[in-house]
Amino acid sequence: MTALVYILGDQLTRDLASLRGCAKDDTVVLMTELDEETRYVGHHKQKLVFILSAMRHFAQELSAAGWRVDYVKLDDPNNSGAFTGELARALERHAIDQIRIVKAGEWRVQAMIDEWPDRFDVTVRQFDDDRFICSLDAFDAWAEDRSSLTMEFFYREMRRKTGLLMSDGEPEGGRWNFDKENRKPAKSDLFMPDRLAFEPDEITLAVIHLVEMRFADNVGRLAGFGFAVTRDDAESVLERFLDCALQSFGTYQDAMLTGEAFLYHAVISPYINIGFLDPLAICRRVEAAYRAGRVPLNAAEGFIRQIIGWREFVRGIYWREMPGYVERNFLEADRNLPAFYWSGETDMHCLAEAIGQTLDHAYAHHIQRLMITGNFALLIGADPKQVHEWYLEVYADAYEWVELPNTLGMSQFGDGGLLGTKPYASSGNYIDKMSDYCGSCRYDVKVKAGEGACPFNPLYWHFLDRNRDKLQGSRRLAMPYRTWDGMDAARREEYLESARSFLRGLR
Ligand code: DLZ
Repeated sequence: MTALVYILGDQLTRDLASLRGCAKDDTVVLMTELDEETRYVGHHKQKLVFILSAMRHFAQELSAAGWRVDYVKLDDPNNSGAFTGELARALERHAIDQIRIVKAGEWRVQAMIDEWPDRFDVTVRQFDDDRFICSLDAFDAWAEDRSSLTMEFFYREMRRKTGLLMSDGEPEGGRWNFDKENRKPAKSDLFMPDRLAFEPDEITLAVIHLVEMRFADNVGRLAGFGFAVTRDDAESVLERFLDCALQSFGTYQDAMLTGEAFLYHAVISPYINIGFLDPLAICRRVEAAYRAGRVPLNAAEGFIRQIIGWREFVRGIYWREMPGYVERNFLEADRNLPAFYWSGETDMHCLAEAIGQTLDHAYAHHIQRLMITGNFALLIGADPKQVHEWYLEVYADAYEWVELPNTLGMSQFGDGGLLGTKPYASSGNYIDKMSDYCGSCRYDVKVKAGEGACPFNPLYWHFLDRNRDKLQGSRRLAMPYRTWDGMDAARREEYLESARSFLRGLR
């Protein structure tokens, strides 16, 4: 019996469930570069190069291991440009008895796969994506009958289930959470680890050329492309992180510094999400580093929480809430995202930094995404679907299953509090505390309204005031609303007029 194993672009894992148990001499592996996938949003040029080059390298790795790989390139003149079209063509090239595929990460693609049994005269076997630690069924069982879904409780379950950082059934160190220790601003440090960057090889150079030709108008800059495009190189990035950066990762995970795109971050999310690195295995290595005394508990716990807690949690939410989730807009926000999100050209230094490095590296760390670009979009009332599409475009690690809940839910409060208990809105104070950005900004963070004021300051109050009906019931916002109500009317009007005037000038 000959099987066709269709491997999607974010399933680059040798131990994929659909490959397991297949005989190499009786299996065709199909991989396809598609217009459908490369164009459903205007992906950052580096994201395209990363994914296509990683796919080509992975296909080469499978071939070298003895698999028969049928690989369709983007510029193949017969390429239909679609998963279903390419499957139909492959079935004409090969005599196949069974199609095997791991379920897609994105709802959009899974909806196509679900049509295949009716469309093709060949058995279609779909496999759960067991690279995730919590199956979707297990997530649903956990979520069932809960009135609210709280990441913290899910995370504790996952700690118990995996045994990570547990001792005798209790959390290591007697606490589940070390967030308080993990909110320190950073100073420039000569010994900050450099990012491990890789020179493009022949395969990557060919993909760079392809992207330059076909996607010349897409967002982002290709110069300095340095992503790992093989599993081995991704492994080296992980090792560098474990050896040089993890020890300070926790303490400085929320910090932001001008000119420092990576600080102590691992920058391995693109490699986990594409399938090169296994999330649970990474967490076990982080735990081992802690148990060997090489890194402090707050660093190990902060890292593990992101992977077995947040990452698994948002995936569960995504699959429970789709397809309607993408349309949610609790705050009825409808402003267009300003043009500078695609150019970085703004005199707000924090935004110029976060967006500038995004254009350079298809990367920004989570606090830059949440508290700079996300916070600003929230405060100005940007349409959450547009914000979602921007994040999906610009970040190399962005697939809808992980990006949508983080953006539309957590950052833009589009789901009305399903994912987070309050909107992540802040004035300039937070940015000033956690970064050195404000020191070199043309606006003054200490000026609260009017000429020269940091726009985040009046926008914050404008946001709270205009969304009062929807937000004032939140216990976590009681304090700011009390402060607002305690101001005299003239002061409040000064804030509101300052925000209105700024919003009128936004393009
Ligand atoms: C993101 C992406 C891109 C840009 N290109 C391709 C492609 O050409 N072929 C492919 O198989 N996958 C690609 N991907 C990843 C898919 O979008 C991803 O596998 C699906 O969204 C399912 O999660």
